[in-house]
Amino acid sequence: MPLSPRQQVERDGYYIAQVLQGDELARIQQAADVVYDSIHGFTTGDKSGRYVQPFLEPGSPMLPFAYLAYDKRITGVIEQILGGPLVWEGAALLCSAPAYTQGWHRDVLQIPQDKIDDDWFTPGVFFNNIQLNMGFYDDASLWAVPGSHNRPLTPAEAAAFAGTKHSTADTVEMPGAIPIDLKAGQCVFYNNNIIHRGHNARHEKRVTYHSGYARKDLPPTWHFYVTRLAGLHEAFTRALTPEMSKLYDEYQDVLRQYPDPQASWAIPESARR
Ligand SMILES: O=C(O)CCC(=O)C(=O)O
Repeated sequence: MPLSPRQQVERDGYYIAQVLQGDELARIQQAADVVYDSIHGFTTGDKSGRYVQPFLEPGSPMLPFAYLAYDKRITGVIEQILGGPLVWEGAALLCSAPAYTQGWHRDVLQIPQDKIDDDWFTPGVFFNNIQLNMGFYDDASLWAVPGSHNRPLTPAEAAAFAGTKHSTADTVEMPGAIPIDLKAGQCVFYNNNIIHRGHNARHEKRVTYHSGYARKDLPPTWHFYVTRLAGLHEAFTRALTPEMSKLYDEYQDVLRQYPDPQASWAIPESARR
């Protein structure tokens, strides 16, 4: 029996599915070309270049991709993985310079190191977040260490991190890391406690849809607060489509219920299993 998406994420930290194909993919690629060609912010020599296009702001070239936020082919998989109704955490387009590279990290970079609790990375704690990358072109720029999302660092990984709980230097090699090799239109759904980094080793043209969700009936994690949805201008929120307006309102509801980002650094009782 093949593993379910949830079982795969529990075992490996990620799950891959084809979402876009045929005419729909071709249309999306045309819109992605427009975004890519409009970027003048990086050059072939730029190692760190990752251009994050703002999502849903007036006139944003990302508007052709807006429907992906509530597309059942995406949200249905995440509902299966997280096991309940979702709140959307926002989205961005990752458009990378050919030489884009990052250091290895878990996505805990905004949390002071002495507040990062290694218990978060254990199977006994339910992690209320799924992040996704969907390549509009072939994309092997996300690298990860399978299975590293819910265990402490191995001695070899700890040596690579050299004492930091944030990010290694860009040049560090990470034992066991592999590229997550996406064909155009494929989506990787992942637990971003996994040890990972962006690294465009093949120097490919990259425009990748990047988004995140949590269960709305459980306390959110710190990712919920790293979003552009908290600060949208009122004039703009009035112009949202009904579908986006619903997602936006649900986000605000959860934010009202859990206003303090720092409260998300404690493991809630509901997350212990
Ligand atoms: O470029 C990527 O796919 C990696 C993104 C990433 O690691 C991050 O945003 O934390």
